[in-house]
Amino acid sequence: MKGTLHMKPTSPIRKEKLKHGIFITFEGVEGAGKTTQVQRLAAALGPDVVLTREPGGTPIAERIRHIFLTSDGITTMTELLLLAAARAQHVNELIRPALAANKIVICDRFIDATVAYQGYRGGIDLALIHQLNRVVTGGLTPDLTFILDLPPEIGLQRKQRGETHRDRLEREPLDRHRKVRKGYLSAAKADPDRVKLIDAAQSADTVHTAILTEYHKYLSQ
Ligand code: Z5A
Repeated sequence: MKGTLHMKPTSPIRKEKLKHGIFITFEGVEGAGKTTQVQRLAAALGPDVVLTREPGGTPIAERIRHIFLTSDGITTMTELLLLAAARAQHVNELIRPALAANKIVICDRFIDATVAYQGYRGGIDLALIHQLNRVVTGGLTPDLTFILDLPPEIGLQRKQRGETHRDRLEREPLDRHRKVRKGYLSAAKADPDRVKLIDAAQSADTVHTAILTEYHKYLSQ
């Protein structure tokens, strides 16, 4: 796949896009294959890529991630505020400078995760989430988002196959995971230009090909 995409840098369209960097995010329920696909896309796109994740991506934001993932009894509002703090640090310290340096930033989860998890799953007002996101990102939104869509029970099975430890969110009832999926499906419907829904029940190779196809479509717009 590497070779295929390396044909692109000479394209005037791609050069134009790279003047501003490209911000790509991956989303989906647990075990949907985000980490797998983020790594495959990064390998295909080559040295211009900066790979990162949320919550996390910088030393301070990674410390917040640890609190977020390990604190049993945390309220959804506290989750939201921790995520917002981590995002403010991440956007300012890593994402914006990388985009200014014309990099392709690929981020494993971003603002759509907050809508899906803290909004649809957690019941926090969506308008508040959007407003907070605007404040902490300074209005930065991804150029392209891939939602890897999968029934949550399949994602959880995939994860549990290789793991003995289940984190706080993975242990939640299936109903909460279904709400997350519903949130992601709504995001895809609301913003089809930015958000591309990918059937993540397919093989990892097929999913990767679908992602590359959408990426090329984006470049040629
Ligand atoms: N969170 C939030 O609540 N609000 C927010 O705003 C943000 C985040 C930003 C981060 O956890 C948690 O933070 C997350 C939401 C919350 N909830 N949890 N838990 P994380 O980063 O540690 O975990 P994750 O984001 O859910 O990723 P994951 O669980 O590691 O799954 P994944 O990255 O989507 O999947 P994977 O690791 O690539 O694959 C899982 C397994 O499936 C693995 O064995 C693969 O080999 C296999 N796999 C991958 N693709 C396939 C296909 N196509 N077929 C079959 N098997 C596959």
